[in-house]
Amino acid sequence: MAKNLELQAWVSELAKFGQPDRVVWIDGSQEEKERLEAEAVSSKELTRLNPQEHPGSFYHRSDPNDVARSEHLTYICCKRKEDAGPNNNWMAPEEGYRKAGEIFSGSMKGRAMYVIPFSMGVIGSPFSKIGVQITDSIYVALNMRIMTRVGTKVLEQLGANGKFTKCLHGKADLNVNRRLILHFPDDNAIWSVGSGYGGNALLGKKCLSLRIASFLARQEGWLAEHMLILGIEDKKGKVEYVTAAFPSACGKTNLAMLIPPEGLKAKGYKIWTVGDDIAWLRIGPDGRLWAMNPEAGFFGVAPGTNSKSNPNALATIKKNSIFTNVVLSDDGKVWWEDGEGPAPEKATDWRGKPWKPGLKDAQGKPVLGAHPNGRFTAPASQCPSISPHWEDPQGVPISAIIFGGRRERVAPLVIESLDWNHGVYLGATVASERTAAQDGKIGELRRDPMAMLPFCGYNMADYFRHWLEMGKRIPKPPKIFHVNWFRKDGKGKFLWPGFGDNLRVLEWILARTGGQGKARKTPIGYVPTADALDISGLNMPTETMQKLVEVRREDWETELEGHKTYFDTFGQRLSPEMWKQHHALKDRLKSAVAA
Ligand code: SAT
Ligand code: MN
Repeated sequence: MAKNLELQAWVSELAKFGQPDRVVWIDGSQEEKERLEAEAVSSKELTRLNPQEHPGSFYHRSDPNDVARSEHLTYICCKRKEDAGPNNNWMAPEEGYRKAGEIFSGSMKGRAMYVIPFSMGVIGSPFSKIGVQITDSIYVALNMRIMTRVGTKVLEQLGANGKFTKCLHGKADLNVNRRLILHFPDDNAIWSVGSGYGGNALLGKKCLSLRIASFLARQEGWLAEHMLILGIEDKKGKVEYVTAAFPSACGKTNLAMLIPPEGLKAKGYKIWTVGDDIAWLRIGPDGRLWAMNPEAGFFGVAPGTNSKSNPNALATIKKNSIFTNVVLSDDGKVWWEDGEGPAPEKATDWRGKPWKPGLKDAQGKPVLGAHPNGRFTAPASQCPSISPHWEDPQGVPISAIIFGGRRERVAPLVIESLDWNHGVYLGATVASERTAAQDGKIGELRRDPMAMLPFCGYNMADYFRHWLEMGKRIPKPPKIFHVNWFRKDGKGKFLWPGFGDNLRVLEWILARTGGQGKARKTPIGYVPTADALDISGLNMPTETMQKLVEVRREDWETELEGHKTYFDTFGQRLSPEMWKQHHALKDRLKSAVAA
């Protein structure tokens, strides 16, 4: 039980409200883990996997209508609509509490209510934040135990008077018409009802560590970002760190765990994973920007994960992991499309229906065994490439910030910004084709500034301002880049191999931060010359490289209009500096024609 009176009062109030059969305080012990697992197995919420193949691991299916974040049901509940901005759904706080309250009220009858004290960031770091999540999902409780640091140690750190984010989660009846994911930044509170899936339900992740944290970060002068953090060690043992922001399901986990490609082996690089999804960035005493990963686990997309795309992830999920919405074989193993080895002959799919390889539906279309957004939850400490510094309380110093989206055309492989403010512009105008991590039409292009569109807890115009302000305050700022691994040729084939070969781009990026690396100045920023990247062992025709670094003026003129249309949605609130950047780009494109 907690010494913290505010916490005690809040928990007993919620117990009256949700009316669970019992209240269970999560202490974080091994004994508790085994007890919860056994309970979840007997209630059929989890299936214990084959102990030889997947020691300590479990399988779960979420409700078929509850398989991705529900962005259209996600709201920021601040007093004034304009403070939430055009980037967020908004609801008045009273209305939010009332609507979600009606759904939550009495909804825990017949269930246990778990109270999970958790820390985002290592316990006791001055940069960490404490939250307490209430949930009636044992699956969520077990996931939170992997994704965050939980239990008694956190309560001790919280003490009698510590502040915490109040995170209320109730599955209710999992009815999509009675689902709401609400954020109350002024109250430091989150209310999520009607979903049991990932980002909707693991409230430490996107809800706290991005939406609420981004709000706090602006007040407190730091940055909460949707970024992986990785270290690149060279032959001499020097390690440099970069952060990279991509929309969900664009390969962040793969990049964070990258294995150097054959062709670069001789250079002796080693990659260190610090985080795969979220970075909290602060100005260090040395004037550099430092990043820490607030999470303790990986919640990665399973389909597509194999020993070629991400051997480190495969090793990470060998044991003590939870698999959601993938294929379950009759002999207790998991499988997914583009995974490892052949599909099992006897299995059930993510919906729980009998499934076998080659299965077709009534229209003759192949039936996927795993949902494209099927996930694994695994402890970060199990990752072979985990950085020895991943739990350093102050984080790691950052040399470069990388933004990226999924673009078939327009964006070259990599762009280096002209300076910090231009880098903010590059980040603010990121666009990406939609993936399976969010409900909606896959492939549709949407603006996703800094890959934060679904995660910024306030008006994005103010967020850009905050980024610009931070630039003034960081004495030794990292350089900002934009990458695109997804450019295609006329026939729809990817031009760049991606995965481990992305190190070739990181190598150029670090060369540039060190004042080296060949580049040409284009209207959109510095772009590598066609011979700038080390592509040894790739067998890539020069022509392909030329296409990858090509900057087509016509494309960028159309793109500029897209920027303007997007910026217009912010009205007067957008910083004049963003328009200045916009017009400067326009002018540079014009004079390029003249020249
Ligand atoms: O569902 S999550 O938000 O945790 C995963 C993602 O969208 O990146
Ligand atoms: Mn993410």
